[in-house]
Amino acid sequence: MRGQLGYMAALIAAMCAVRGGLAAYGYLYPDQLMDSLGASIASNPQMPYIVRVWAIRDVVLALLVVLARPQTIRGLLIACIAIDATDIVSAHLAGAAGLFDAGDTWHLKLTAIAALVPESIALAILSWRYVFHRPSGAIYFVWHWLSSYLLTYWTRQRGAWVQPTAIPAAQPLVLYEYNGCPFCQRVRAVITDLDLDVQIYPTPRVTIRAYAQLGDSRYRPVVKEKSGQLMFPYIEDPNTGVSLSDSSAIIAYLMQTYGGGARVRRLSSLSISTLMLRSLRLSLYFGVLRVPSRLPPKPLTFYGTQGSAGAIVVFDALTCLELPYQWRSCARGSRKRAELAERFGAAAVLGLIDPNTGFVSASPFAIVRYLYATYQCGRMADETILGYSTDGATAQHGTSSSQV
Ligand SMILES: N[C@@H](CCC(=O)N[C@@H](CS)C(=O)NCC(=O)O)C(=O)O
Repeated sequence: MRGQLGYMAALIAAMCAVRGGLAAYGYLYPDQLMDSLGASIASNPQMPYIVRVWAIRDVVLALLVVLARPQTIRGLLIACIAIDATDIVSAHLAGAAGLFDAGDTWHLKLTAIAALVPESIALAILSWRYVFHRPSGAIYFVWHWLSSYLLTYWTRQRGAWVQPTAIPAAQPLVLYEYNGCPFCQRVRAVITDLDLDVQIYPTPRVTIRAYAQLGDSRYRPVVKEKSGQLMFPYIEDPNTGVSLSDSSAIIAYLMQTYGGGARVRRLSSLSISTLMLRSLRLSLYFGVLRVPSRLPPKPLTFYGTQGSAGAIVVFDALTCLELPYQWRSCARGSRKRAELAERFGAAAVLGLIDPNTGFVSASPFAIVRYLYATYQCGRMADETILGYSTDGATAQHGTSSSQV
């Protein structure tokens, strides 16, 4: 938060310096300002009056922004952006009408752009939470959908086709993980490839500011108890009694046990997926940070594949809300496809069933809205990606090695 305030203060100071400074100069010395902008005083004798009328408006606006309370600053920034955008249009029209030569027209435009840029960045930072911490908002969905799509396809963590040699497991496996973690995503992609069913216990972070924190997490204490550490993913296989903590070890084990001789594909470059997670999936509510929730009496069931952008939107909501669910992966070629079509319709590629309320849906957006409306019971944490830290990470976490 401190870092964020620093950015904001710098941006607002830059914007006010441009806007307020130029306007104050114009109010005090309108003739000189006109001269520097290439406007002739001889042919515009009333112009200094107009300059002063304009200048005082901007001086007052700059002062209002500097003195504003956090609640009102967004509205003022929107007003500043609207004014500067129209200033650019006015300069363009004046240039096109021959009132200024090309150089002076650009000079006019650039002074407005110099204020517009820091204003827009400041507004974007302020609106961050509003846009990205509302999992039912349209911008959230569009951004989330696009970034999930790019993440899964560009990093080759496809998890979209079942390995023909895959051997079914007698009982579902148990996985503690969070979908915003690239190591967990590698494992989830292999689970999809092998068409396994898994009982998922989401273990999202309780804070972005440090690794391996327990906080009020619902399932992290269970993993600490079982494995002695807080490193995810963590898997248990009731069919063999095996439990493992490292994504590479888990993948090797799954392929060996359920791959039917298939070779481990090179799934993804962790460095690319981590970079994309950090740069594209900017919201912490894309499967990273916990949101207080009520525990459903019965676990939910979700049909979906790791390689589907729509399914990832749902995985991330289930993760953040720490809702345990039975994941029935159903990539192309899955023996569960017929069941999926029967329960959700022939066109369905995913579907959620909540036995607690009878809710059934194949629409990712409807599902995410439903989950937050039904189970969220407290405020989202007041954190943003700017507070990200690897404090508490160990070599085993991979962040200090060449893997990430
Ligand atoms: N080498 C491990 C690294 C796993 C890892 O670093 N997981 C991170 C999540 S991306 C973690 O457990 N972080 C601790 C936390 O979330 O508090 C693996 O491949 O599984």
